[in-house]
Amino acid sequence: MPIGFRLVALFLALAAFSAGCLFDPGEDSAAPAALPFIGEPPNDLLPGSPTISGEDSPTTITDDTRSTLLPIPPTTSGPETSVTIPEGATRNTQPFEIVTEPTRPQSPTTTRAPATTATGVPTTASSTAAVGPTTAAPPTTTTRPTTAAPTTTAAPTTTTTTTAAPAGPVLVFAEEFDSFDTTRWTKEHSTYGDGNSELQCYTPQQVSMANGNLVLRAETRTETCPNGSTRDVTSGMVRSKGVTFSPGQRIVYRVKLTPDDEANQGGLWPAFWSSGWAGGGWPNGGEWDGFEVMTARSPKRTVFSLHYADPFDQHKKTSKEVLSQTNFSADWHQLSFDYGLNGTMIWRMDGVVVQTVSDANTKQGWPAPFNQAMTELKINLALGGSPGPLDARALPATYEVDYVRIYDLPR
Ligand SMILES: [Ca+2]
Repeated sequence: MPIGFRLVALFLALAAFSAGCLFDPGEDSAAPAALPFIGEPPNDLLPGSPTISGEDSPTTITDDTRSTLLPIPPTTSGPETSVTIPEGATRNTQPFEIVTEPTRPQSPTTTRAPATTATGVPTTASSTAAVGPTTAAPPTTTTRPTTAAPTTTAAPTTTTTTTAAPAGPVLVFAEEFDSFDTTRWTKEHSTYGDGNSELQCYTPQQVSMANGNLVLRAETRTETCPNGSTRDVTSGMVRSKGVTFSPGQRIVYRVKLTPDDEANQGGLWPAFWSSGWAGGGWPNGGEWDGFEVMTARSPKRTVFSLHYADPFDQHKKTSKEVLSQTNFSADWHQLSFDYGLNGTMIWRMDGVVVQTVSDANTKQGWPAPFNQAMTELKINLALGGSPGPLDARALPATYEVDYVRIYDLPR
């Protein structure tokens, strides 16, 4: 072939080859034998994938649960749990699990209650009749503030609310702490807590009201308590009187620890609890810890516990610890506890179930003593003691309670 034709042919061949490359992308290109994640979203990892679980992951993903995992709310994270299970008990063998409330709506939302009365109550008129043990009926408002209806004569509009009340918790007791009701609460004046080597003298002046909240204030001040013991720090505590919290009821309370100073709050011990209602001393009489935070151990840890005696008169404790991502003091928290008729008990923090107990090997036979009404609620801000030393920089500190509400649960 003449050299000219050879050059033309070569040129044409090169052009054809280039065109083939342009219009036939990739099919025969040097692609890897297997592309990663093709057709699979990044979160659709296979069971056991090493990339999804880790130290920071609060949940271990298994094949059965990965499609139904719930988002972890910002206030809690597991699985920093410490569950002491009585012998023979079979529950709670898994790490801390976050479960959203399946049915019963958590009565009051976490939004701050209006300063006045029992708002957010699922039912209205019926709640007055079902008033609990105390005299002071919850200041329910059977009729809405219709009043200034500018028009029409048909005033008796009131009936709009009633009708068939939805099956749900019914408010039977409400303490909104708009004022200090001496018919319901007493201010402690003692060194209560000596058994835990606590440091404070509780004095009535450390209990006050502000902005619709009960305020327990702890500070450095020398006080001589009625028993003659002089303490360098003082704090506040209240006990309920005439208030009973019975099986078949739910108690809800909203609390705040202040200040939120992670470095300087060691030794604070706020709690909401009851004990001794069943008689026979401690722990036979029972102890319920609605919540407690021991900042000397961790300002991020909240503990939910029961104490009781086993058939051999030994102290037993069933406890769940929840480690949050932020200090407990970082925000207000709404906590609740369902005191089940059949011994099933459920703690919630900010609407999330954090602990459920449905059996224990108690001296009296489960669910006793947790089948009797608690007769005294205790709210206190202890200092130092068995959880750890008090950091002087933690004071002054306050523990505030926005409300305490008790509901009858549906049966
Ligand atoms: Ca309040």
